[in-house]
Amino acid sequence: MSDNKLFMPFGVEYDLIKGIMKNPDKHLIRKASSMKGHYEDAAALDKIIAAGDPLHYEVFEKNIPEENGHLQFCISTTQPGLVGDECFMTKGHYHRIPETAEIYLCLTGRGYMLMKTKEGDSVAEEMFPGRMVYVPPYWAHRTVNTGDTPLTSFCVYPGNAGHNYGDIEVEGFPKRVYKRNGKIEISAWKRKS
Ligand code: PAN
Ligand code: ZN
Repeated sequence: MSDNKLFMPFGVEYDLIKGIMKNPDKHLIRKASSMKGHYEDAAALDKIIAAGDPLHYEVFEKNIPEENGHLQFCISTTQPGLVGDECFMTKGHYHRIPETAEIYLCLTGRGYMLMKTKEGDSVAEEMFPGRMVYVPPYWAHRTVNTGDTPLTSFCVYPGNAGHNYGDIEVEGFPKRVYKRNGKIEISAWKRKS
């Protein structure tokens, strides 16, 4: 083909048992130090950072144009762990184009997808292997690992969706997920005034 604009088909191999994408083009790493302001117990997070700043989550992607018509897809892996008694989680975001949805097919581990809207709706959907969570348009979303092993999902969303982290950083998610005495608790969080 002489048309340089034509995007060529390709295939990607996965290990669906381990939740691994083979030969990703991009590998995003978020350590504990990138999570400041997201956990209730800031002092507990500082301790974890000082003790070695462990890996929190990773995203493995292929290079796909950020254009309408394409589909972005990735493997998202969140490590197990606690900050104080709050379970490790992703930052979470709205999509830059808010009317875009996303599919998360859980491959390994156990946890929740926390979702919220600007109107104040708030939902926690369980994640475990074989369960898909549909994140509709307009819902901010964050994954939380409640287990003892990595929580891994295959995600697909529109090519032009983009990420808006700023709004949710200001708003926060209304629900938080804790592990206390081995039991998972999801509770409402009141922002300190
Ligand atoms: C996912 C997320 C991934 C990391 O690919 O980007 O789980 O979470 P944060 O982006 O909130 O740090 C996705 O939802 N993409 O749209
Ligand atoms: Zn998303």
